[in-house]
Amino acid sequence: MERFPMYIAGEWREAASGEWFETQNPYTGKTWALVARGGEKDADIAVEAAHKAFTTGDWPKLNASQRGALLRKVGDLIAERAEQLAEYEVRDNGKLIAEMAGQLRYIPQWYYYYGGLADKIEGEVIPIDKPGVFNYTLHEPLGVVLAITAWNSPLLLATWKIAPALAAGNTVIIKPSEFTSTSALEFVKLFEEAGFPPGVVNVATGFGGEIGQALVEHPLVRKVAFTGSEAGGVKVNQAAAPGMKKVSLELGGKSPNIVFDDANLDNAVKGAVAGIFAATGQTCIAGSRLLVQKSIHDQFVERLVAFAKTARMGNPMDMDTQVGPVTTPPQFEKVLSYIDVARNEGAQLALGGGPATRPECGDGWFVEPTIFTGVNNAMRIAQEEVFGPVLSVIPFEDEEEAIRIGNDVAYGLAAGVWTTSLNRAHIMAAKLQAGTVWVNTYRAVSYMSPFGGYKRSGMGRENGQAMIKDYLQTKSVWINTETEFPNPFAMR
Ligand code: TXE
Repeated sequence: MERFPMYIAGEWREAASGEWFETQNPYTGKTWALVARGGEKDADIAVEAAHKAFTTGDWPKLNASQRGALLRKVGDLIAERAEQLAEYEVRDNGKLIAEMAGQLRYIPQWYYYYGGLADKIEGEVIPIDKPGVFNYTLHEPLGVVLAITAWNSPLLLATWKIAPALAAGNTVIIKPSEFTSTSALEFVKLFEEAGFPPGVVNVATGFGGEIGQALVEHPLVRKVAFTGSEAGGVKVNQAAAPGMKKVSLELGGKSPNIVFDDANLDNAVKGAVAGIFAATGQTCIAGSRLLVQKSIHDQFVERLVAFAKTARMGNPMDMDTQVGPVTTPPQFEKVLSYIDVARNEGAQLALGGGPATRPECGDGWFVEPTIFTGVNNAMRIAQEEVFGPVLSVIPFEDEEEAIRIGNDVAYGLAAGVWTTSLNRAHIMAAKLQAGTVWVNTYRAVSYMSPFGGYKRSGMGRENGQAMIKDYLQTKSVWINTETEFPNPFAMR
């Protein structure tokens, strides 16, 4: 069986304890590799290595343009190896090769974009109000940045954190999800090949409550960029607080995807499917609440069910598979338990409703694309994140009610609106409490556009130019231009 040790300070290391844990293929349900199970001691070693690389050696000697060039080089290497990296992702997380290969081919853009920004981090000269002083700012890196990622898109989520972190001059430790650690360990080889000095990019593997927690608590970690569950985010935030670390959190969602009767309904049907069945519903931005205007409700549901029924399930490595397995056994159980919750709450099953037993699904953890109608927004199935292919359809009367229901959840990550009215599009975009609003499209993200959550969907943003500031700290420098120092007892 293949073994994946950690990558720290440019070296491959087993865990200090010598322990390994199993990683499984969601399509076969079988263990295919062993990954080093890091603990507190390994966390110390990783942070010391990243801190050493931040303070000594070649990394702090590079100028910003040279850092940018390294980032662009790694972007080129990722583009060359996209297909191979995508295969690691699929083997570990069961998402479709068709999607993951596309995602890996797009990931280099983050390295090009932030590589380009690296030498455009400029301080300001402040026209200060006081006589006899010259004041300017410097935007300096923080030090060691910890990137903790979830299992649904391991390399994309890591990239959102490490590209700006490195562009800003920090060093990085990636702590991938214990369910999907292997792709990061392949990925990190490209940083070495691109010429990043040892210790600048490290991968520390193991469980969240073990090495994850120890890394967050380590005093030399200055920022934690986290994607995962709400519960995980709260723990990380609490553990980071005593050390006064910067924290950004990308958490869950219960996003409304809202269809008005004036929409292009063919597109809206596809948009509803993209929102919940693409990626097997395992995305934080899943449009898991489909709000449909009452005047078109029945015909829309009929068309949606007919379309969703045709979704091809099966081997995620086949290019024409459309719905793959659920990534982990606990997640599989969780999705099925929410189907029971919805049934018990009185929602009506319009499609699916259980594990998929189709022969093409083999022994994998597959759940049939599932649609519930007659959902009331107060039900648990409408309020809690399922993170699987389970859609709740909720009828609404008019704009006002759509806004009220759309916002009536603890989360606020994303929202979709389907309408041909320009006026309505702008009203909805303004009124929906979500970090992203899509009009007549769904699941679009880019390195250029800020991404993040309102309310309990998180803190901070990722992507876009401004985000590089999250990986920097500002210093204000005061230079006295007078020869004398005036009254020392008065504030200057
Ligand atoms: O999240 P966790 P998981 C949601 C989704 C899913 C649930 C669980 O609802 O069912 O989260 O997913 C690390 N200190 N999302 O298990 O447990 C952990 O090791 C330090 C939403 O992935 O939060 C992993 O690397 N680290 C999401 C990462 O945090 C800790 C995408 C996420 O683990 C830690 C995926 C601790 N105390 C799941 N506890 C999205 N928004 O995209 C955990 N970790």
